[in-house]
Amino acid sequence: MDGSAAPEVRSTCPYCGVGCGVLLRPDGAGGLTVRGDPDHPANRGRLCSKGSALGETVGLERRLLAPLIGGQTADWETALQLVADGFNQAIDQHGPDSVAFYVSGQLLTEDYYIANKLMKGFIGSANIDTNSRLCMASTVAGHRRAFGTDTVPGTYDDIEEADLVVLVGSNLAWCHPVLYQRLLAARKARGTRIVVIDPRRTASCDGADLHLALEPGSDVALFNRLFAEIYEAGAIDAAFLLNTEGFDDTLRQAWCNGVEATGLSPEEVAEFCRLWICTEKVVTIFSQGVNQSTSGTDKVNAIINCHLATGRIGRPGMGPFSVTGQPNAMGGREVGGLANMLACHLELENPDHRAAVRGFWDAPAMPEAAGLKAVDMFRAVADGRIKALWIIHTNPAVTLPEADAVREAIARCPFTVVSDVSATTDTARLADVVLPAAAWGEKDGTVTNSDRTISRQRAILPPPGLARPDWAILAEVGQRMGWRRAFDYQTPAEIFREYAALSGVAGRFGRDFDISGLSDIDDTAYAALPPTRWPVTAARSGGRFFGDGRFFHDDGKARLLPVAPRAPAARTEPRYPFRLNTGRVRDQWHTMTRTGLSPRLSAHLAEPFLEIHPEDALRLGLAPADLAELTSPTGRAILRVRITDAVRPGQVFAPMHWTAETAPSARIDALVAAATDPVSGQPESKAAVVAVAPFRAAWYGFAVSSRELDCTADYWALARTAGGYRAELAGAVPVDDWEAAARALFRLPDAPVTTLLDARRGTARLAFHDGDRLLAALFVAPQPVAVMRDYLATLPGTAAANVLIGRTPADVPDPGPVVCSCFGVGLNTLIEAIETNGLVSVEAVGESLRAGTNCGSCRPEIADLIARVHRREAAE
Ligand SMILES: Nc1nc2c(c(=O)[nH]1)N[C@H]1C(S)=C(S)[C@@H](COP(=O)(O)OP(=O)(O)OC[C@H]3O[C@@H](n4cnc5c(=O)[nH]c(N)nc54)[C@H](O)[C@@H]3O)O[C@H]1N2
Ligand SMILES: Nc1nc2c(c(=O)[nH]1)N[C@H]1C(S)=C(S)[C@@H](COP(=O)(O)OP(=O)(O)OC[C@H]3O[C@@H](n4cnc5c(=O)[nH]c(N)nc54)[C@H](O)[C@@H]3O)O[C@H]1N2
Ligand code: SF4
Ligand SMILES: [Mo]
Repeated sequence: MDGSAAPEVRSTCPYCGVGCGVLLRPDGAGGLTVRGDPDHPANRGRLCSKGSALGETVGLERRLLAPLIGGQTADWETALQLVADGFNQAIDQHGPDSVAFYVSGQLLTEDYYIANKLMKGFIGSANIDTNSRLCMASTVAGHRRAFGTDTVPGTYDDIEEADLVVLVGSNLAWCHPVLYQRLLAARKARGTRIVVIDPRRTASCDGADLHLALEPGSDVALFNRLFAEIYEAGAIDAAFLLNTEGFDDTLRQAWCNGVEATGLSPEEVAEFCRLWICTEKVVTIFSQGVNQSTSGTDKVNAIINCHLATGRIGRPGMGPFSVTGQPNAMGGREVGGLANMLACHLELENPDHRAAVRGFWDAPAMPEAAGLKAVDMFRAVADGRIKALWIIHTNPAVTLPEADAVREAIARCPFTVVSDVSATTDTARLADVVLPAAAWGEKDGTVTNSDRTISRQRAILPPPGLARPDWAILAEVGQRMGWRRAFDYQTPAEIFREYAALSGVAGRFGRDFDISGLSDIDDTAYAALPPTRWPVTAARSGGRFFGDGRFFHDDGKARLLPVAPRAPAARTEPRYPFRLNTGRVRDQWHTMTRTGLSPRLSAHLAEPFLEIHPEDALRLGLAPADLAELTSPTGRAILRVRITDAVRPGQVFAPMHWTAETAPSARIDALVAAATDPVSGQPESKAAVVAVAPFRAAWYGFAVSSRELDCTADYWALARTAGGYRAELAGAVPVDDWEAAARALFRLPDAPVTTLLDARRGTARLAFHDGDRLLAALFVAPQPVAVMRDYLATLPGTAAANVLIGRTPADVPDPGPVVCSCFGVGLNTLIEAIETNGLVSVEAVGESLRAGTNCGSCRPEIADLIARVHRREAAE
């Protein structure tokens, strides 16, 4: 097929909550070509590295193509009946609260709506919670306390219209890259100031005017001080305060606390307060450094307090701005995916709201109290209260705190169903029934991004094998459980219309989320629905909230909340002296089930790692590229050390992405204790305590292979490459026969081998060929292996001689690890160009190498590299 002849299809990127529009076209080889949609208001044509690489992740590798029952392929009829019977039996024997759904902010709104309707309206339990509990719950709770509803006041345009943007616990450069690019473009045009508040130096600090490396968890103390300073500077907006309650108590509380807990100098705090107070147009963006905390809800309110007191909310260029993580984190909040909410921002525990929704659904039963929140839900699974569990579009065996205990709980649950696109995820492996879901690119529906813009995802590829969309699977099960009429849907458009009509009911209760203007949208209009910001009613559409001083509490006023600073729940102590911070890297998405399939994205950071300060590394005897062993009260991990002063002494940082599929000793949530925020129930994913020690490896290995490896070493980490795989390995016990070990690793019992063994040095190098073509190679040494990894990774599948030298031929330079994934430009290539051509700007690097000129996600790293090279040159 000639791909270029097919028309482009408009859709939405399935990764972060920026919600970029994409234009897709089949490439004729099972993949897609992808470009940014110039007409989408979120990105206006831009994409980041992950969005640009979407085409590489839609193949059939690792796809589940048919239902599995007990690991055996089954047909839909059998699988769906088994699921319906399994849930009905548990409900009959143990009541509705003996079953639970654990769903995801990556579901489409239509999927989410059906899951919520089935559990809350028909099963009659509120035991449906979502991974948004790990993500947005503190913001939801903070918004509801302050505004009366979970409302994001502003829009993305505010970020461009602001004169000061404060990033609190947000690594926007890597996690919301297109918004960050919009911010940098605005700064160029109007000189926007940027302040980053983060215990760690991140890529987002590169363009910042001020970086406040506060003590983990101490944000409330900082914002309380800001609140007091606002008052003392006379910057209170007295007229706007008439629309609020709680000022006096809030001020009294703010006066009470000092800023010592922040660990910042008085000058730093003063500079921050001065900037904030003197700049009317200020947007405070916050994300997981705020939410994932046992004081997360209080942090949110401490920030909102400052905006309310100054009236800087809901006006152009001003406001608190929670950026959502997942593509439909916002949509999930709207449909009531959380165990304590009903659909359309209605409240489960409000009898009038409950009655209205019950009437609308014609539902047989409605729960009267909130259901189990994520962490408690899995505790209830562990102690046997939950008899049947359905996990949809999320991988909790990796991403919930105390992940080892969660894994055991799921394995022991009497009946577990998992809907996923892959059957090899850590969670799917534990299920009794695995249902093949249609993936992004194969299904239709809507998502809502961080600024309340509803966008369509549109199918462009046929679902492979027997895969079905999540909404259809849920509706089938609902019908088979006995509610034929209530779950008789043929299309997502039908579901959307019903949902929009329900929001009109919510609107009559004075709720913010009202899209009743879309309730009679016909199929054609739904198919063509352009990006649309809610609310959409007869009276208004889109726009900002709260500029008019009207809020959603019964009295119409906002609440200022007095909040007191609290330290993280886990305290460092001699046994666990380090504070473990966790988060994301630029080119991977969560548990890597999709981004991990892309060689381009896997080249940026191919291995899990631990950032540790040079002083700590020295004290512990850790050298660059050594492995460190981490222990916490709940688990252990082995990670490669990256020695850097980006983290402060006593603090370490590790990414969350690696799993039993990719690096089983690097499942970071095994180390994180399940302490939760008392208001939101959100776990403290960023402040565990750990001990760090060198991992005493007897040997280290690096392997490349054209086929998947069978890794069994104490430490291993696997990554995709263009021609196959690369792996890092290490073991505590010496190996006698490296040839036998390598044959097992590569599953090559018979292939001819070339070996280079040095018993005295303890090194071994082995290469397996099929004729001229390299199949696989292994490099072993008693210390971290020094070879040119990025070069070697290109060799499997090619006619490569002299592989065992482990480096490029004399006339070919080693590009080093990829920095720019769009053009595949490596670190060494960049350094060489910066040094020899004296390049001093990211633009100059772009002109010379193209690096950074496409999606721009690597621009902060290139800027950092330029600065480092020139600092080093200046010192020489
Ligand atoms: N590349 C990539 N992008 C993503 C995702 C991904 O997996 N990969 N996931 C998406 C999702 S679901 C989410 S929720 C977002 C998350 O987006 P972010 O919240 O920006 O990302 P994180 O890396 O989790 O954490 C942000 C920062 O919080 C800091 N932090 C830790 N403790 C504290 C503290 O006590 N106070 C403050 N002020 N800061 C602290 C960390 O050092 C970290 O740099 O990203 C979305 N975008
Ligand atoms: N330590 C630590 N832990 C964290 C965090 C942290 O910062 N630190 N962040 C937390 C946050 S903010 C989040 S959002 C979570 C994310 O954590 P998870 O949601 O658990 O991670 P994902 O990898 O996004 O899981 C999505 C799953 O859905 C599958 N899937 C993909 N497409 C489809 C589809 O169309 N249908 C179905 N049914 N399945 C599909 C994927 O294969 C994958 O298994 O992690 C949380 N955990
Ligand atoms: S910023 Fe990147 S990951 Fe996020 S929606 Fe846009 S293209 Fe996708
Ligand atoms: Mo998230």
